[in-house]
Amino acid sequence: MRIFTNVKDLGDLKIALNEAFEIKKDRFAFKHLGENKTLMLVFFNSSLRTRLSSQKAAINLGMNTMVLDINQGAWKLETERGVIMDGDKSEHLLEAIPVMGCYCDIIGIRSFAKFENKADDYSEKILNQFIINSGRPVFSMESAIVHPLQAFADLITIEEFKTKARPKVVMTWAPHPRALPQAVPNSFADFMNEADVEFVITHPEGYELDPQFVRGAKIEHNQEKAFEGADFIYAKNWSPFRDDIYGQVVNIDLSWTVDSRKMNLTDDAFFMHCLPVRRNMIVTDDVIESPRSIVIKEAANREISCQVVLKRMLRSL
Ligand code: AN0
Ligand code: CP
Repeated sequence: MRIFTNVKDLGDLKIALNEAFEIKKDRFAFKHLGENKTLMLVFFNSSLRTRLSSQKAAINLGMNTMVLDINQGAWKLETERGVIMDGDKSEHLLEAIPVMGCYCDIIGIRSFAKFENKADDYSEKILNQFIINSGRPVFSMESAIVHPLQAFADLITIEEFKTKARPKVVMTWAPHPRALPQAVPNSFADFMNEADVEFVITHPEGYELDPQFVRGAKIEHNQEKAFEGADFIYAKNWSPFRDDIYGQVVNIDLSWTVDSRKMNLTDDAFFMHCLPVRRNMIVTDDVIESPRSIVIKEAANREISCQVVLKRMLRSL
């Protein structure tokens, strides 16, 4: 594996899941693979889980890790070609990326959507520059429009907790005070559409996601109807994809918050969220603290999803 941005990069999902469970049973079994190999994690945005779980996955595989926070201690980077660099940016990404590539074997990138230009975001401008110019295998640690390590961890979690061959998985929009990317819901839809689940998305009007990720998923605008009979509730806020309101906050309607009354409409569903989560905006205290909340198990599986990806990338070196 040289690139990890979407579900297709994993190939057969059953094989990928088996690999994940094999790693989970003995996470140090492949420690020899990473000997003398270096992982570089580049963060343009904040992170708790991705930062720690990726480092832990690398440690499990015997790798060394270097972490660069672009906004803390690195030079400010220009990303556009042709710009006269007379402002506050001291270095261009076009030099910085191949330099970073010199010091490592595999690179992970966190670079959120900027919401300045939809076409730039949806062309994964920053991530693709790393893919093209670093000379290294590259994986997304949430880039502009995808968060595949999260979605893969979510799939592993659903596989562990499901009690039916084909569970009903409902991804619901929920309110948030700031504009958040579409990366998490895009990748979750990307993975659920390939998994053996009944997948339903519920959101207010205006919050339609990119059809390339939604594909054949069922859309139900009535949240309570969507929740009926659900086995998993996957809550997430995202900002609109639609051109005229792209990346804006147009709705913070708290009637969309996931609460216990709505959870009672489900088939005793598990509650999922990628975290970080704003309590009593996205989900009430009692739901996230309930025994059916599996948000911590989900976060724990981030180590496993990353380890599958790193293991495959190490084998491709
Ligand atoms: C980010 C998002 O919604 O994409 C990261 C989630 C993993 N969340 C925030 O910025 C709060
Ligand atoms: N879920 C997730 O990616 O969390 P972080 O933003 O803390 O890495």
